[in-house]
Amino acid sequence: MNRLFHVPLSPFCRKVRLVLAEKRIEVELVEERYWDPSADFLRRNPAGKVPVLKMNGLTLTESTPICEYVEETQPTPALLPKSPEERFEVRRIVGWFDDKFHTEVTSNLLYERVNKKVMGQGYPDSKAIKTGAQKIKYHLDYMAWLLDHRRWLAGDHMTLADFAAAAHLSALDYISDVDWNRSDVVKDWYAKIKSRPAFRSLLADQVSGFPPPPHYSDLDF
Ligand SMILES: N[C@@H](CCC(=O)N[C@@H](CS)C(=O)NCC(=O)O)C(=O)O
Repeated sequence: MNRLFHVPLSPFCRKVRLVLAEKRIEVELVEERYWDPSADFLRRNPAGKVPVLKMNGLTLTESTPICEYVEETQPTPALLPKSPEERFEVRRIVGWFDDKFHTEVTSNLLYERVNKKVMGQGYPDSKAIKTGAQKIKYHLDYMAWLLDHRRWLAGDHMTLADFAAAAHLSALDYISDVDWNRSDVVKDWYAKIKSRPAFRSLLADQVSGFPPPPHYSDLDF
């Protein structure tokens, strides 16, 4: 049985979960408290990070290489396009979310509000939260601009880029930090991806001490 060591609201783990589910690859989810790492966990990943995927006798780390490995070993349904130019665009957008969006938004909002409490690292920093709340606006506007030009974020087909973005936004939606009224195209895009069967497991997540708002799992939010 494949096994994914994860934490429920980690955007990197969510991206891997979405890719595995979209490809109908079954996986056992094991929660890993990476802030209190066991020797076993550090043996699996000396970097001390989640996600870690055990699959095909391998121990795989780093979410994007994991997703690309899964894509190469199970190419259907395809989450990377055929041409190098289209693949470049997917990878650029995955990088945008996992680097820029993560630093400017996810870290300032999710990690301040949830991770600090769960890890016993004190209270949220209101300045960081203000920065994250400000920065998410132009990211949503950038997504709206992309979606005004294409059906999905990286082109006319759903790709890994959409799952990378949805992984971050869904984790932020869990704590009501996404203003879905800012852009109709972004809301429509999220409604489309949220209604995929691959999303079900994410919508069922529950983090102790942080109940999700009712709209989080509502497909008609
Ligand atoms: N580049 C890594 C980032 C993974 C990552 O930072 N995961 C966080 C949880 S969201 C983590 O495990 N942090 C622990 C640490 O940095 O020590 C990936 O894409 O998998």
